[in-house]
Amino acid sequence: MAETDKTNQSALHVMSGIKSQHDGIGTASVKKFSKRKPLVIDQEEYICEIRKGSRLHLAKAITFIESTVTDQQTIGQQLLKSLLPFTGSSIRIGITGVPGAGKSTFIESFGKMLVDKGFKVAVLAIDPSSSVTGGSILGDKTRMEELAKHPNAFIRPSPSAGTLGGVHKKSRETMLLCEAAGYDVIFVETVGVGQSETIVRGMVDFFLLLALTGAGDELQGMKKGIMELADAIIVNKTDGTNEKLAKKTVAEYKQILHFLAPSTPNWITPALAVSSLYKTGLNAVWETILQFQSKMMSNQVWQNRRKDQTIDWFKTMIVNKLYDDFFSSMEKKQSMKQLEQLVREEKVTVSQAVEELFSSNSKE
Ligand SMILES: Nc1nc2c(ncn2[C@@H]2O[C@H](COP(=O)(O)OP(=O)(O)OP(=O)(O)O)[C@@H](O)[C@H]2O)c(=O)[nH]1
Ligand SMILES: [Mg+2]
Repeated sequence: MAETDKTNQSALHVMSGIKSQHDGIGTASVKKFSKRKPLVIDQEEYICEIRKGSRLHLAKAITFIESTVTDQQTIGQQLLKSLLPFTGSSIRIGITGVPGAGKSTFIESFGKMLVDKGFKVAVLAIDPSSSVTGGSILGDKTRMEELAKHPNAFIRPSPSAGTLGGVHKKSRETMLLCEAAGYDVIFVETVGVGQSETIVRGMVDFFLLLALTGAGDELQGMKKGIMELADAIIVNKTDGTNEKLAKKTVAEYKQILHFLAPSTPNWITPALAVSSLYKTGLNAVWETILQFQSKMMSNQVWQNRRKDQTIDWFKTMIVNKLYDDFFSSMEKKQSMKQLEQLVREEKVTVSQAVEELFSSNSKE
């Protein structure tokens, strides 16, 4: 209750900032040249509320981080900077698997088990439906209904626009905000397209591959590369008529894993059977993650991996910025379109066009 009251106050606070962009009064000439008022929020209040666990403030801070509007982005970055000292203490878990493997159901059951143990759980997922429906978040929210209702859980589906191979560009920063808000376990669910597995592996401590039975074919078809990214392979839907086959699949995975390079040094990637629907085998998965954490913290692999991940992220951000800056400056010019036409007509080669583009860009 108290949270809702506070949240209402703060919602008004933000809204008045945004509203001020449109409330210019005075003569038309003044209006014409007056600058849009920058968005202002009470940062101290945000930081304090996020640290206290206000999910609404956290959600708004994430919206700032994900925004493509410059002053909102700036606010997001300022909040993140102030909250950075409070980050780093969660377990970051990535989850991948083919569509329908049961990732959302697994997170719902596993997350529910963790909140019942007293942990705070955050879930970051890309909502593939949103680009079609213009922002629907219902798909995964309804599948994580029980977890979503729990006061110690926070579920954030991000629109698939702004994604990098199926992972939101800002997922990493969102994860840090969740940590500052006191979440102990953070799940990042991938939609399993393109580069998403590698990107998520690059931002989490523990990477889970959710697999299905029907092993023979699936094992044949499954890319060795994805198995080599996993810290555990979980065979889901080990229930009902599928149970026997699922257990056989686990045994097959164990055999195959012997021949693969482990994702994390000094760790033998296990294969485990669970039923997300009937909530069996989940404790064993949690025990595995805790064992992994304790081992990797004592040999420094955990700490070093996080540092390496931050540097990789830094490099990725540089590339993204160069890319965005280049194309946004190019869009303002005709040269790119003209060159495109010349390439289409085969009047210049692609390499020549690129050279031309860069030389004209650097002259300005
Ligand atoms: N029998 C059984 N069915 C399950 C289990 N886990 C998930 N399912 C069912 O499998 C279907 C797909 O589950 P989801 O959790 O939506 O799978 P997902 O991997 O998140 O799917 P996408 O988000 O579309 O990639 C649903 O109908 C679930 O009810 C399980 O342990 N046992
Ligand atoms: Mg899902």
